[in-house]
Amino acid sequence: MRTQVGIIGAGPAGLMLARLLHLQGIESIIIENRSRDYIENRVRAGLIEHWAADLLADVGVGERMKREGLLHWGINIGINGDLHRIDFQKLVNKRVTIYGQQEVVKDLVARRLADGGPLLFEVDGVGVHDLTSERPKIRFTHEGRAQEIECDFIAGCDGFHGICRPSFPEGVPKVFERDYPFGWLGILTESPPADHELIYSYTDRGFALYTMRSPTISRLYLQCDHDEDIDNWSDARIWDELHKRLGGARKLVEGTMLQKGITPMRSFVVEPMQHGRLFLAGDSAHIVPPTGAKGMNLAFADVMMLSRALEGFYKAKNSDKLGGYSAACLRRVWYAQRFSWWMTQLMHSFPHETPFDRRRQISDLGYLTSSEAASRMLAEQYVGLPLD
Ligand code: FAS
Ligand code: PHB
Repeated sequence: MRTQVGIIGAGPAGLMLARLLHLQGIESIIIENRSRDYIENRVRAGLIEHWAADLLADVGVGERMKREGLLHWGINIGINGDLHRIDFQKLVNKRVTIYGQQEVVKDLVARRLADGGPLLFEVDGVGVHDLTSERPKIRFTHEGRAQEIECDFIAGCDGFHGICRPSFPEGVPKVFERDYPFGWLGILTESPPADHELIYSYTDRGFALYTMRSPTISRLYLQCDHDEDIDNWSDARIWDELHKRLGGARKLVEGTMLQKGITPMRSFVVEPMQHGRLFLAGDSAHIVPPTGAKGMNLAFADVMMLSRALEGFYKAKNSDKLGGYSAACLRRVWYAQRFSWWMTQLMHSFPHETPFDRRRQISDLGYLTSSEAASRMLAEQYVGLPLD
């Protein structure tokens, strides 16, 4: 097969890139190693920044999000049971949208198929070749047959565990990373949310996040040990801890658990995000701890940059933006890394913290929730900095 842009991975990054390129009349082929059913039911992020929700609407996949998504003009910060609201409307006049990542993926897949764009599921043995030539290639098997896509460019949108980043030659990518001494135990439940907005709760027992997917479906997270075994957490123990970490600030209604899992917490960046004609976007190049809800939003920002750069190449015969892709993305990536690290160290309990650290942390939270300047600093980053 021959195309202009070969896209590896049908997550938020790959699917949004394909849609942006389609709107510019640039051809692409997406290959994905999982089934359609698997990617459309994988529970992950749920919070969409202001500009990113507008982007989804602008590219014609915002209808269901507008109908079923929840607009939030603020969040709550809990300090050992005392809730303090950060008012986004007053501080930055912007909102966030709560709409499950798997719903975004469903909408983008439906749009891709409606566009008649090639999207191959359940491919295997994917490899990339001739990355520094003008005709890089993707080789893989599909339905048992060996296949090859010759393209002008390859977009590595295959996530953290994909094959694209490891395809960079030894020594080319510099890695910046940090692991955290805890993880998140996340559950999806058939129960009403604790509040109509998110609650980020700092307690001496550890962090908890009370978020949702709809007025009847809650998404709840508990800070747990990084090597925690989910089998140690019965449903009763999870609910008990969720009640305790809400500290009576709100009534928490229990319900049927639909899904539970543990997510490790890490910060990770690879530089550069491009090698030859291979361009990384999304989790294949960077991971943020979910405390700042930046994961999916960063993936969209990367592919906005990449689609503009490819438009420059094909429409204006100008490769400047392609050459500057990595640097342009990394500016925003490091902002999001800093914000996500800051929210994580602010809201979580660390194993070896001293009583001094605890007092300092509570004072940090006190300043944040009482100073308009500090609240605005949080608000403007949380709703999403404008795209360059
Ligand atoms: P993705 O990982 O979403 O997509 C990559 C795609 O490539 C996948 O469909 C994968 O199957 C495919 N692929 C992989 N290897 C391949 C190969 N060799 N060939 C072909 N296809 C291949 N962010 C938040 O903001 N809030 C959250 O609560 C949150 N929860 C998360 C929970 C988990 C368990 C994880 C892993 C991430 C979570 N994130 C969260 C971050 C998440 O939202 C990511 O940032 C987002 O999925 C990134 O999108 P992509 O870069 O498209 O990568
Ligand atoms: C979610 O709704 O899944 C979510 C929201 C905010 C976060 C992380 C996850 O910071």
